[in-house]
Amino acid sequence: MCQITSMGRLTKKQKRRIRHFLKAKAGIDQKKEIIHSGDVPKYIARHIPFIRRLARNIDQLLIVSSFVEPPIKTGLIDRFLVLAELEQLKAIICLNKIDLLEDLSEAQEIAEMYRKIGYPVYLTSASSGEGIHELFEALKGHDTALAGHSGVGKSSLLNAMAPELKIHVNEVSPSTKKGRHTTTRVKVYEMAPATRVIDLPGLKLLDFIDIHYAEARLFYREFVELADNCKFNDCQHITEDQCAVKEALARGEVHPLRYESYLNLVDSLKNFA
Ligand SMILES: Nc1nc2c(ncn2[C@@H]2O[C@H](COP(=O)(O)OP(=O)(O)OP(=O)(O)O)[C@@H](O)[C@H]2O)c(=O)[nH]1
Ligand SMILES: [Mg+2]
Ligand SMILES: [Zn+2]
Repeated sequence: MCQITSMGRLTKKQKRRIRHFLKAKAGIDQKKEIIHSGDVPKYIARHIPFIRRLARNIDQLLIVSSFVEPPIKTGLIDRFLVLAELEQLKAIICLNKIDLLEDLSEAQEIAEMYRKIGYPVYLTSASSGEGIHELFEALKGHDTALAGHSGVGKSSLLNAMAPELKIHVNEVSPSTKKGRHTTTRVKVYEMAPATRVIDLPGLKLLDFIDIHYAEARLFYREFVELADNCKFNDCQHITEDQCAVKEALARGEVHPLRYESYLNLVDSLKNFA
């Protein structure tokens, strides 16, 4: 057991031990306890995104991405899905701003990629109101946090569900197509009985200080299902022979975007000290 406490100053050696422990190749549950313990040292807390710290106060993540302004980023959706798997939260995905698409096939293709692996996907437009009723139904009875880039329309979606909220929103920069970080504070909205939604500032990236790169495979649910048929039982699905995930990728059953985001995650976990 790795004892940590914020009482007094930690020596360099103690800090090294804790970091080592968080990056170890085992003990996911114990590492999570450290991340969520009230007295996690400041130098660790700094690396824990707020949405991660919220995990034990919510049961659902609403992952929002948008089309065109800003363009869809499935890599970030996948990072939030890793968070949901890690913290055992229900995840739902909202692809917003479909009114900006001339042709819905791009949206449907991405929706299909996630539905196929069991995540519910809602196609919405906060501007036209399309899909808003269905999305609201999916929030009812849950405590949900909103996750996504700045400017994807998180606050606008809440306004579309409950216009009386009048949450401040701001247009996306016309040149960069990026949001302007309009929501700067965390705010909880009681949207219906037993239905709380937490509006959060947009996030550009999401890192995990307590996942060893060899554990990343555990948070891609379609890989977990396939892994029983890999030759090695700790197969990371990258360089190994007779790997069921790579074979499924070659057959088009694992989506290349998911596999690519997995490789990025593994790389970033190797580099993130
Ligand atoms: N065309 C279109 N524009 C939208 C839609 N939803 C939101 N917008 C616009 O996108 C811009 C950003 O919306 P916000 O709701 O502020 O985005 P946010 O995700 O809350 O952004 P942050 O608070 O910065 O994280 C605003 O100009 C909205 O009017 C949509 O479905 N369609
Ligand atoms: Mg906002
Ligand atoms: Zn494999």
